[in-house]
Amino acid sequence: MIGVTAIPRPVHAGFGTYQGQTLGDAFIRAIEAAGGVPLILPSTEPDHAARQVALIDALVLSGGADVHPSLYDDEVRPEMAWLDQHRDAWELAVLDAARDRGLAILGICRGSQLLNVWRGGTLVTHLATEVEHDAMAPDRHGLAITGGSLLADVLGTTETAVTTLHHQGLDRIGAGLAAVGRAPDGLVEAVEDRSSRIIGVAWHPELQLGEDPGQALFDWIVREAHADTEV
Ligand SMILES: [Mn+2]
Repeated sequence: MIGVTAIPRPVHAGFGTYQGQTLGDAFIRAIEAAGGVPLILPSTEPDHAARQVALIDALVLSGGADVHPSLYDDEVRPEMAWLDQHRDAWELAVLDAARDRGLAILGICRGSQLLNVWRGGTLVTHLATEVEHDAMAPDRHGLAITGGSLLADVLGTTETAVTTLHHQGLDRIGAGLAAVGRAPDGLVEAVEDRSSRIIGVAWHPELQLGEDPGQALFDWIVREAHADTEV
């Protein structure tokens, strides 16, 4: 059972717009294809996180809003159109609960950024002005992966190309995390903690399931979940 955090956002329906908790169907298909059972976890009260996490065997953090800069001692910029402090607080509690249970964790885009902040790291708040990086390119940029890393083992390569749809970037890397993937401009786009079975990626594997850095990550998280339940 793979828990995936939902993305709170406005949903445009025939009768108007309402606030929903959403998840792209690609996450569901990727987990199913890997042999796992997907379970969408709604953003709710942080006090509920431990009971939600008690239901799952591994955790995937999805993308979405920027991580609030107050969590890493920076300030809100005018370019930050999408912040969600309720989700921040809940998802940090989910991470604490997953750590307490020793679950494997895959953080995607915002999820990789939240993982880094959770471990005491910092973010580049607005890539376009602070670091020159083709963050919202329509296609891909290259990624160099550290040989011998967990990520290199999972993807079976040290060189690939990844989707780039992110507004924030990883800056100072948090405690216990290793930077294991870099864009050609040097921006860190993957972190891991091998001993804790944690991988965070800045790209969107759910949008490139037919390629190297896509389905293999979902296959990994489901394998780790099975490893825990087949005792
Ligand atoms: Mn990028």
